[in-house]
Amino acid sequence: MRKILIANRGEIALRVNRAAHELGIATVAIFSEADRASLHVRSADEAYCVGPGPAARSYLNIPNIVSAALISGADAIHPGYGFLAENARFAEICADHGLTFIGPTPEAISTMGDKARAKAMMAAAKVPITPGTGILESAADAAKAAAKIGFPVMLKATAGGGGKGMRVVRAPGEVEHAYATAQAEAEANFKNGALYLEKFIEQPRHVEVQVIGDTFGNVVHVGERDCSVQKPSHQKLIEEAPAPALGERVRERLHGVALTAARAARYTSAGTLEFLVSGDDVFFMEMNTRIQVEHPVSEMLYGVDLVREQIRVAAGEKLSFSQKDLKARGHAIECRINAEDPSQNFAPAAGTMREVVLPGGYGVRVDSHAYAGLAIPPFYDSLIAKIVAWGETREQALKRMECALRETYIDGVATTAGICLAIVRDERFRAGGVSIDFLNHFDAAAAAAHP
Ligand code: MV4
Repeated sequence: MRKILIANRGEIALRVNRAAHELGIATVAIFSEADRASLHVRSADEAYCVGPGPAARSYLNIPNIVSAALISGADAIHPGYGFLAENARFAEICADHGLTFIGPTPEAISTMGDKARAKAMMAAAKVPITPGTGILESAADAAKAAAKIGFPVMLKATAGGGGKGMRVVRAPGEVEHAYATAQAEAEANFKNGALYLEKFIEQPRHVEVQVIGDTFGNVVHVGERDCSVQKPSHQKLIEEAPAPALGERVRERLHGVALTAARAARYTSAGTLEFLVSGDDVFFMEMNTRIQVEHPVSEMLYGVDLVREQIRVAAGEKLSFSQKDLKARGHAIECRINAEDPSQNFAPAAGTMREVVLPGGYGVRVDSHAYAGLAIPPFYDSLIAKIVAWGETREQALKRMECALRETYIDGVATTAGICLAIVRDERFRAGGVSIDFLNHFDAAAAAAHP
């Protein structure tokens, strides 16, 4: 592999660029007209404009992206996260044009993209799943299944993930309306209205396991991450590893189950298995077939470079480590600094960053494309920096994060730095083991003001 086209923008484009350059591989950036001044354009060896600001016409424009790859002589494409990262058809088109897709196979992407199918595959592999159904035929079908499973239940879109087309149903009288609205939402968002149903798990934690596999059948886990601190939109705000308040036996079971799941899927790249954890019970939820935003948490904990490894296995090399080489050390936590206003329900804040001061020091990692004078286009997600703090203990990692957030200063747009600081200082958060509704009960408005 000599040249990689990076089909993404922002911090993850920089992240991939670094891994490629460290491996001695040349890079090609793509950018939209709204991203001409972006750092990822400057850091790559060459760059091509692939269309106007709206993502559908640039970062999702497959013909333009593949053309840029062919014209530049790239032999591989890294999709990052979001955009085309979990588009099986894109992975196929890359292969058809002799381009190595740096990610899993189209088959793995499409199986895991269909949540009901993924659940069925996991059930067959004896991975614990939430009690539930396959694809439902009708609202009446849903009502019958709900009565059997017992309320509360949750309707989910099989093409969904991340919360869209999802409804909690607490009583028989609510089934029909919930079914109709979830189906319409799924149809509108995914052009696929198919729903399934499962037992609703009350106040669980979101714990996910990082895995990576190669094309020789080797699969390892790189530990778990607790991502229970999420916004109402299901976007994660804070992630940490190891998951706090998880018994050693549950942790080991989770790791074992994740390996079983990844092997059942014959998985060949970096991926994440998401679980709901309730007491000592773990339930497989879905698999993300991409490198995730929060991957640096695991990199800090285990001392591995997951993007480098992704590139190596896509080039047909063996994983450079085995399970016994991987030892977690200490504790790592990530805060996402988004250009959005926590006091306005996390509404995106477009604008120009006038001043940008990012933290540093021992045990602090910052992945960011931000600089003073950079305008934040309204077209894309609002992540401007990921701050990751490592410590020998959770206590030390939290203290280091607190110091890092106090150093952080972004002027010109509202950010989540203030609320992240309030959370890492919060007594209940510091106690560890908060559930997924933690942020619903957190006074975002009061916490938003940056000290
Ligand atoms: C659930 C659940 C409770 N029980 N499934 C949210 C996004 C999607 N990936 C699945 N989600 C959930 N599925 C059952 N059977 C609760 C959620 C959920 C959630 C999960 C993880 C993190 C934050 C969440 C916030 C609300 C609901």
